[in-house]
Amino acid sequence: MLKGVNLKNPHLNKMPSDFLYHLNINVPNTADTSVIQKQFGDIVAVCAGGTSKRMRELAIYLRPILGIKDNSEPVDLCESGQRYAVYKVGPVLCVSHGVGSSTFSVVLHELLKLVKYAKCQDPVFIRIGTCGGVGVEPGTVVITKDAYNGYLKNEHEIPILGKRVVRPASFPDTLCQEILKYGAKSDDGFNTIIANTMSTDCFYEGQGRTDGAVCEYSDNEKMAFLKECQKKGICNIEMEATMFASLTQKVGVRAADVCVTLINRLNGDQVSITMHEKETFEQRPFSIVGRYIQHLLLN
Ligand code: R2B
Ligand code: URA
Repeated sequence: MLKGVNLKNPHLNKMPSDFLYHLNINVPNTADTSVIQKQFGDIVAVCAGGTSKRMRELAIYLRPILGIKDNSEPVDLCESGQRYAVYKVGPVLCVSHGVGSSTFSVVLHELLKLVKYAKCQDPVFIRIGTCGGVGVEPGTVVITKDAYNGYLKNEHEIPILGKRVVRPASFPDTLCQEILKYGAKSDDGFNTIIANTMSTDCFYEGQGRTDGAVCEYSDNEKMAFLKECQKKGICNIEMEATMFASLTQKVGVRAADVCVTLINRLNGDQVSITMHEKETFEQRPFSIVGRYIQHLLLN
């Protein structure tokens, strides 16, 4: 049975109005959200990715998949907010989130409130991203099961009111399996796997790179760390999964992280693929998620 989104914040019930500041969306009357419902109430999937360019491309990519005949330029609904781009294509939102958990968490809080006010039924949130691979061929698509932080713990850690708050950070297994089953095809020409992901706040030292502005460990120490990752079933490294898993898990919203690897970190640190190769790789999660959304809409 479909269900609405129940957030875990009793204060929201006492707010007569709400302003989704970074989206620049006003909810003037939280007791009557009919205008928001009309605009966003049909949403079944919210796709998020790092850049506005990629999310615009995703919106265009999804049109034929969703049976939408439209050649016009996609409209960024939140351009006036000047932070995040939001495109709506049929019942799917394509939203940019920037680099890292801190920028993603800002828009994620606001998107979760948006789908609550819009009374969306059981929307699924999917991050479509890039990542570094650990022991897998570049171009492999990884669907995250358990998200590990930079301490190699399967949890998300965040300071709240001056205290260390630790929350679980896993994605629902059934959704991972469904995305693999309905999204991946044996003749895709690349592998799609379900695996664990390490998510860090730092692209360089946090991911064990030796090519940042600062590095105080040896190549051997770095390789030992990457091997430690592999022992935990970690096949990719990115910068949002623990926050994304923990926040969506907390509010009971189904979510998935589907990322393509740009590099095998066991072979080096520099992301040196050409922009053309990167764009080709970035299409891969589009096709996996596109097919999954097609399945979602048929059922
Ligand atoms: C992957 O790629 C970005 C850093 O280059 C970051 O958003 C991530 O998770
Ligand atoms: N994104 C990351 O966070 N790490 C990589 O190595 C590549 C992309």
